[in-house]
Amino acid sequence: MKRLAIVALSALMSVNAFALFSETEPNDTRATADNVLYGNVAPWSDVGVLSLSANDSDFFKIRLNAGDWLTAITFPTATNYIAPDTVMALFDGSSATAIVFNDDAGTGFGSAIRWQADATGDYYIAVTGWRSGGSQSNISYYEGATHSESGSYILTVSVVPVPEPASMLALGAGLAGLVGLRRRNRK
Ligand SMILES: [Ca+2]
Ligand SMILES: [Ca+2]
Repeated sequence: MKRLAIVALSALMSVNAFALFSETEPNDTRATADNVLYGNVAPWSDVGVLSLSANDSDFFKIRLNAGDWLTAITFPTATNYIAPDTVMALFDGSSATAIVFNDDAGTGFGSAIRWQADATGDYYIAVTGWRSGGSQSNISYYEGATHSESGSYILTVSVVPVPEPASMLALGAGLAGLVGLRRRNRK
């Protein structure tokens, strides 16, 4: 059982990140996106304490493999999660139209997106401040943004791969072995 615990622990430790990331200005377009999350190998999860100022946007470049599940959530830190009021979208490298976008998720003014990649490639998470008018699904809402939101927000990003058949088989064999071991120990 001790060996099993070590195997389980090392499996957990192999999750790539759980590190803090930050932003380097300017990161307000796809071309100037921060690469801080780019080298991560799925599964990974990171959190950053970031900030918006008036007209500011924050772009982060990530790499997704087909089938990966991306989850990204912003938490505004001021006034019971309503300031700054964020809007978040996911873009590929060239389209002006967001793959997914969100303004308010839940009761606060934070945003959340979840998406399963249908193709391997580079993607961009864009966060900006809310303004009235404009299309939240268009790149122009984020690049060259005009808004008056400012303050700190927390961004958590995680990417989980779809398990490969081989690793599912290995997991199944391991579980079957564990059941066998417990049966033997009981006798
Ligand atoms: Ca920025
Ligand atoms: Ca919002």
